[in-house]
Amino acid sequence: MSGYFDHIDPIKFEGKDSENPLTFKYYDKGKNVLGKSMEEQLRIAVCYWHNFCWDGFDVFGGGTFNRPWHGAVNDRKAAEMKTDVAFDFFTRLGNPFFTFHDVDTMAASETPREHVDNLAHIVDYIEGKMGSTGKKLLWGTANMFSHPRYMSGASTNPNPEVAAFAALQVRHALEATHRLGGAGYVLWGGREGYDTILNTKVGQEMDQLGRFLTMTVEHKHKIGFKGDIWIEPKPHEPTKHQYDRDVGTVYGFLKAYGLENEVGVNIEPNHATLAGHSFEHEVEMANALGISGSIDFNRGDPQNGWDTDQFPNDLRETTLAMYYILKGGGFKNGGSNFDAKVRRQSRDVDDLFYAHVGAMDLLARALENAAAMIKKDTLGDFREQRYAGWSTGMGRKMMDGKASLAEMADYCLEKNESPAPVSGRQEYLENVVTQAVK
Ligand code: XUL
Ligand code: CO
Repeated sequence: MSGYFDHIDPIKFEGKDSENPLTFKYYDKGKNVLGKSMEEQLRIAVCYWHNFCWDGFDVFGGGTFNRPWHGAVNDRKAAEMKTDVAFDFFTRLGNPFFTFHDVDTMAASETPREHVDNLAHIVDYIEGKMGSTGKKLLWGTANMFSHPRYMSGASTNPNPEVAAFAALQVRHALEATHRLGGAGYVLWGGREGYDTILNTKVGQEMDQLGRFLTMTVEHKHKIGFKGDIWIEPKPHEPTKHQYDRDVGTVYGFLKAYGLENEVGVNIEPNHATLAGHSFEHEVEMANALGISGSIDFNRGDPQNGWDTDQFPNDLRETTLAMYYILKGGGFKNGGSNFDAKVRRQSRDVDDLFYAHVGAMDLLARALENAAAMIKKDTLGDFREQRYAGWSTGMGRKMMDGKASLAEMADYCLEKNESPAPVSGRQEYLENVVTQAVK
């Protein structure tokens, strides 16, 4: 135990009438939902970066948290202390998984040699902690956006020497993820885009990104990593434009480089809204394209146009997203990572617990709502009926590739009827959702 959370008892399920703010009202990990325990359905992960790395700074001011485990360059003792703190937190909260960027966990490093050695040191230490606590790795990643060397991109950098540093980071983060039994590996291209198109060779940069991703996939197979690789779409911030804009754009990119069967997506609601989409749109788009992977749960602020990474609290939105996740077959290797941070004024370690307890309860509630929607699938039945015409007659013929444009035109002319418009029943269906949100 780390000594920082001694005043917090392990969080227990007490049910919805409990008055104790540090208990679960809905997250009852063993409860059966659609044939699996809630814990297995949700696969909840706590992230390293917002909880144990960020010190509360924003663009106008410095840190407000004063966490004692933030260390200087090559300070391995501080990195170990951070690991103790993180695993103490996971143990008291009761989440099964965690996620990390390489630099979140290890002693800060400058040279490639320091990077590799400091990472290897902390991976050993983390492996020990995982063994003694039973906590598992949902996914790992490499941070190729914070260090100034990446100001003009990682694999899309105009300088291949920077791309080589990125290769070093991805190689070792992927190998660390493999060694720690991670279910997936994420690539978020924070700086894989441009600040101005005036100094950018867009086609060249996308080819660099495509080639780098192919090399990453090849390395995954070479080392025998059986987990998934996921790209995390985001339209902009920090750059003006990011190549991995949204799920649809990522799919087009994967197709262009022949990677659509190798790589999926890690969807984040606040990134979806920045791209002008709803959360459920991105989830269902990934289902439709066959690239569903994992979720970085959070929320934005409707009045602010940036990635505020707040903890999710919208039950209707989360229920709908969960409905589409379940409709897509539920999580396989993926899970529910909270890519969310407490506000800068929430400076007590207790606030980290309040935030996660509330978000885990929200997901549990949304899961139960969505499971009830799936069992009595009014939306699904409605959709089936709406498209029923496509499984017979001319509709079927067209979809089987057995009708030409001229044949279809002649069919229409022969019938000589204008098809009657049919209601889409939007308000009725919205009422079905309102009734399901409990
Ligand atoms: C940034 C973001 C990242 C990725 C991992 O907006 O979401 O934290 O999830 O690099
Ligand atoms: Co994220």
